[in-house]
Amino acid sequence: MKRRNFVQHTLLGGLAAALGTELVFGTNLPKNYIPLGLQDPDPFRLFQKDARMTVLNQKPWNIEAKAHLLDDKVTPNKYMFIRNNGLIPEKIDADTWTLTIDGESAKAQKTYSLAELKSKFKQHTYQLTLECGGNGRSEFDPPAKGNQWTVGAVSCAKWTGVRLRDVLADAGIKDDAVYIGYHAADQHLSRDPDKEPISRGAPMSKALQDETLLAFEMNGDPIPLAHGFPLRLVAGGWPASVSGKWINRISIRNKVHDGPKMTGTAYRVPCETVAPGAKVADEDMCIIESMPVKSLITYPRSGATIKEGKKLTIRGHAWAGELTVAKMEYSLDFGATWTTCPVEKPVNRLAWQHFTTTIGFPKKGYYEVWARATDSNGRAQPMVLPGWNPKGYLNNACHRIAIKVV
Ligand SMILES: Nc1nc2c(c(=O)[nH]1)N[C@H]1C(S)=C(S)[C@@H](COP(=O)(O)O)O[C@H]1N2
Ligand SMILES: [Mo]
Repeated sequence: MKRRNFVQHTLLGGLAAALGTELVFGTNLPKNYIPLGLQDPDPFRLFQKDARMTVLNQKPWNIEAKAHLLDDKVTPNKYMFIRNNGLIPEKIDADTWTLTIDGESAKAQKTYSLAELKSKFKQHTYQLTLECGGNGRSEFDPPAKGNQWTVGAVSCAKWTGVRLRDVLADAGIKDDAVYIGYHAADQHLSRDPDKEPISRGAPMSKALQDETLLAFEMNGDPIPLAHGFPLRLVAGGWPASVSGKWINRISIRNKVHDGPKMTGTAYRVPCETVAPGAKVADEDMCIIESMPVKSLITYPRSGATIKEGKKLTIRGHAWAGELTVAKMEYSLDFGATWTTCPVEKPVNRLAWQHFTTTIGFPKKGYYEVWARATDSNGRAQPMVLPGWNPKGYLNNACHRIAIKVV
């Protein structure tokens, strides 16, 4: 029998998509050979991102949107930020992909194929806000190490999958369960197979919510490779690091999950406010849970000009972690006075909300429009940087755009 390199159809399809054309003779590709056309990869083509997205890091890939690119109510792939801690898995075969449920507090270890997950459990679709805990990091002073996200590490796509709750119940949850932890197929940057780049999770109360999904579709299509194909955990309203991509195992734990990036300064902040630059003892650090209230003006883009006497329409989104946004306001005078503007209800729990209003300007000149959301507990966004923390998380300061009236 003639020996041939066995290259999976999904892989060839992926390469063809990345190359933007058919890979003729692709079945002859030597094992582990990366076509020249992909060796200096154009991330925009590779991940089908808009060319106006900002690449913050190539190894691993970290790419963010600009505020005005996030104008859609449902974020399309081309404007969705990518945040990777390690290397995207190279050979993914959805047909043989499995998810294993295990852990000290699982009644039984159980393994499901994707087809089983899809057929055995009821499917649900929710629009879910995913914001990186480090979104806004670039503004911290003293600076915090890590990707210097500005405002674009947030998305709100439509996710379809099965409820994590239903799958965990099928495996059986012991009474002492406190946390779930995910394990995924991405590689550590060192390529050491014994190291995981990230393995985070959530308390059982979050794991068991209706909207916490094991998702296989994003915006009605299979999840794009960079966003977790073929299976991802989606836990809206919490730091997006909880939403594990490329997951193949979920452990039900009898203690707080202790995988990489669950401890130390990773996704943890001082439980009480500290002075900028302070050293904080490990026991005084708390894991970030629900994200704070925040908003983004997505139209017009900062720097827009408008003719004197004309009114300006602004619009954008606001979100508040596990809460809802109760009030939206804008200021034209650097926060001295605020005007309330209408904000829509979310399409479902944990989806961002939209605001729009029309603004008149008193005379020619330079202005800034500042937007401020208040959550259903009455907490408003701070006008400037909130509490300093070692890794620069949770910057929910008011978003601002510059406007010139000419
Ligand atoms: N397996 C895995 N899951 C992951 C990550 C990762 O590096 N590996 N990054 C996390 C972080 S920190 C964020 S902010 C989100 C980003 O999701 P996105 O790239 O789909 O926007 O994925 C999370 N899930
Ligand atoms: Mo993140």
